[in-house]
Amino acid sequence: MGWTFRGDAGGALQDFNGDGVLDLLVLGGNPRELKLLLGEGDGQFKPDEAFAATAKAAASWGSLTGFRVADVDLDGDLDIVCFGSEVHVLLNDGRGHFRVTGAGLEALGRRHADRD
Ligand SMILES: [Ca+2]
Ligand SMILES: [Ca+2]
Repeated sequence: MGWTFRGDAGGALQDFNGDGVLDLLVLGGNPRELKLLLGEGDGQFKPDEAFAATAKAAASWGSLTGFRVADVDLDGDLDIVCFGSEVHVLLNDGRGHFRVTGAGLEALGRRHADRD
């Protein structure tokens, strides 16, 4: 795939698209980027091309330092919280399609993006 892990890369093994097969979310490379690899159920993973556009947006947020996986909107599927100079939340629609919310929350100094 032409994509190399760095020593400090992070990863999460969860079922993101709800098909019952574990998928792999990884943060690595230089510059760092997020990749979602969909499990095929036979021990192999294939890159999720649709996620690449989301990852491209993430790349414009500056250097990502990490992420956490949690159901932040309590709808039963796993979402992704990305950390770096900003904090962004990627909400899952339950089928592994993510949309960006919480855009531009500053990691330090401001609790909410109340910019009225
Ligand atoms: Ca899956
Ligand atoms: Ca969720």
